[in-house]
Amino acid sequence: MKVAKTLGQFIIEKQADHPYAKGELSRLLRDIGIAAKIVNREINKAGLMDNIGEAETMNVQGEQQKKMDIYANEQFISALQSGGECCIVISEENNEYINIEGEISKDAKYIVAIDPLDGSSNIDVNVSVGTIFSVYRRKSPEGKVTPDEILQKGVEQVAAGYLIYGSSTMLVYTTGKGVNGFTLDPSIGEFCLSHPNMRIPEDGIIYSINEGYYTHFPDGVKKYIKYCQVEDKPTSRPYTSRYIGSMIADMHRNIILGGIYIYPVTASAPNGKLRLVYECNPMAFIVEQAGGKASNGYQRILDLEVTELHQRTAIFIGSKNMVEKAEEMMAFFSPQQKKKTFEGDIVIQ
Ligand code: AHM
Ligand code: MG
Repeated sequence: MKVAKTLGQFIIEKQADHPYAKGELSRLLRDIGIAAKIVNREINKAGLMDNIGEAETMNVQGEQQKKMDIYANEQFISALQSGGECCIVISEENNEYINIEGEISKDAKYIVAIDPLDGSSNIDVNVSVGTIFSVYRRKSPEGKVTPDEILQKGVEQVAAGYLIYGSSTMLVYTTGKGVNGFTLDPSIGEFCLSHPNMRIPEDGIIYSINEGYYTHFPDGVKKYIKYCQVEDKPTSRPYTSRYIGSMIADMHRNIILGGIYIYPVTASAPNGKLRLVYECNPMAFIVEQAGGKASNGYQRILDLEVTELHQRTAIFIGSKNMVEKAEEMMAFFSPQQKKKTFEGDIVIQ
């Protein structure tokens, strides 16, 4: 019988690929894995314990926090703090960045951005939720952390990953050398390599967007949706529409099957809803590493300037050819600056 490789074994093996690595990043990933197991255990008991529903607090963006948002946030911060490899945590749930430097982490090189529980409004109804994380290296070896170290562009990430607490629990991550997925085997309490070298198909047949906001979408997005719905055998259209409303679940499916996830600007979210630092940059890094693309409709997500911690952006992410087609529609029907020539080969009906 083939014995599965655990996350711990895989991390150690991969560390040997980088002869100068001292193991700090490996330990940091291990710490995230440990916190994830604790959060997973609690999520599995949703409904049994008093852990579902709203907390009495709001987050910095004025959104009602769920009890599990707070619990997950505490678990990840505490694991990173006791692990000693991270000096700053930037969390979607906290107003400001958190300095966790202490005796154990006084020379810590890494900054971690985290969305502890993405899609948490789904937890009360037993729909998959996720955790998203992103790792940056400090630019200066020591001293006080400066704003430009905290507001790094997505392209500067050294690692990113997500957890999906679904029908099984998975951890998927990249350190810039491809993407690997691990499934939690509850009988041994270990993440085991189940999806080595994940690749997103260049073409897909799934589009994921909250069409309830259709009338508020930019014309480029409306035209792209119509493009997806048009009958065209050679390109396997009409595509299938799938929207769970839990970004990690939608994107995980699209990475495996091929597809595009779009959260554009809308009337109620004029800069987009999703956060650049906690959601879009890490997912863009992962999807690019799997062979896909991520854009704000005009520009690569990973190249966007980060000016504030809780900055939002529109996102078009997934299979390369689908994202490029959507970008083409945006450039032609919702030009950002100057109008570009539409080079599409399709007729919008
Ligand atoms: P959250 O970070 O507050 O949970 O919000 C992010 C979530 C995504 O997981 C999901 O895709 C999106 O919000 C759904 O938003 P909407 O209900 O507007 O479609
Ligand atoms: Mg989120």
